[in-house]
Amino acid sequence: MSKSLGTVADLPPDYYESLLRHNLLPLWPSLRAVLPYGRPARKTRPVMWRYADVRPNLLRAGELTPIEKAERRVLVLCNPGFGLENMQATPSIYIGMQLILPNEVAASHRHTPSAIRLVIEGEGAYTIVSGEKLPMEQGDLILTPPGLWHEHGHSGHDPVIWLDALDLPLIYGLDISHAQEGVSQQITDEHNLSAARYSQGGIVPYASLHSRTTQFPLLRYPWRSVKRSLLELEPITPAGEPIHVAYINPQSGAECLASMGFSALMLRPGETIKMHRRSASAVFHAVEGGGTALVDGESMAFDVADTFAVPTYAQVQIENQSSTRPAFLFVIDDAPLQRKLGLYTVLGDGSEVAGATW
Ligand code: 1HN
Repeated sequence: MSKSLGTVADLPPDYYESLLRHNLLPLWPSLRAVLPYGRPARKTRPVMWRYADVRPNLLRAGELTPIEKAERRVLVLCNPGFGLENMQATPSIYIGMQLILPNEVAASHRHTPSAIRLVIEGEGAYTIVSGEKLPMEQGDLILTPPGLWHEHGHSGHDPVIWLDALDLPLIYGLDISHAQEGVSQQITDEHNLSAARYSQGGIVPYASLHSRTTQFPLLRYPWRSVKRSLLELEPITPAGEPIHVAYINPQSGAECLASMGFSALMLRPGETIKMHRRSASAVFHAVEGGGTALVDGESMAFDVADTFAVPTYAQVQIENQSSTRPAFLFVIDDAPLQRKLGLYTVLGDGSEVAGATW
């Protein structure tokens, strides 16, 4: 059985103080805290951010703060488990909701963190990434990979709101988070041509087999394509088994970005699904419909556009109580990062690295 380790109180005070003066600490009083037996200490709390709470506050930000004074007009979804000021939804994932008003521009910049947008409401906004103009329609996923210039604009009539996800906690934690200001981009692709190049799964431009011009061939994943794929899977997926699709890079077959993974879930009317318990932390966002999420025993009702955090290894059960409409959820996780570290595991499938005792 585990031995109890020595504490600071066991040490002569003058010894401990002299260690501190030299920027030294004994490991043993803190070892179990940073390296617990059996299961990790998790800061992430299962927390729900209701759109009904976010939206009015974001619209108020639109009145209070001009875009020039914000650069990006965003309210950050902070998980209290990390302290709000750390702006973390999970250990590696930052989530915000961003508002752009008609005729506003959010100026061009590029940075080391990876980012994505998931459009929540409003029509007429667009993002320009590396000169490609990407329309933003409800439910669309738009990538802004690290180092690519990006800016947002809005030529419609109503406020547009989207969800931002970044690997900011990771990149900031590595002391490599920084940005560069740019000038407004020349649009080199007015018509989102990458959508035409990769309009169907399994079919790619022939030339892409021998000459890859970019690491990120597809920057926008329209919601209607994702929904179509989920609806195709619906009749061939056994009841209770998650109808679940992953977003991938159509040239490499790998996840879209190195650190964050994206997927979409469909729940049939009345269906309850149980997710695998996995090492990845995640954020779920309701694109259509609502339901109840049971995360590590915490029951949280959600409606369309609500967002919730899921800790590592959490037990997750999601229920769609509606007897008539399906529910669709978008999921962001850090599985790609954990896979690269050789640490992505699913409890009970033999992939455990260090004998977890859940
Ligand atoms: C950023 O660049 C955007 O480009 C949004 O819209 C949110 C949060 C932190 C750091 C950079 C954007 C961001 C961000």
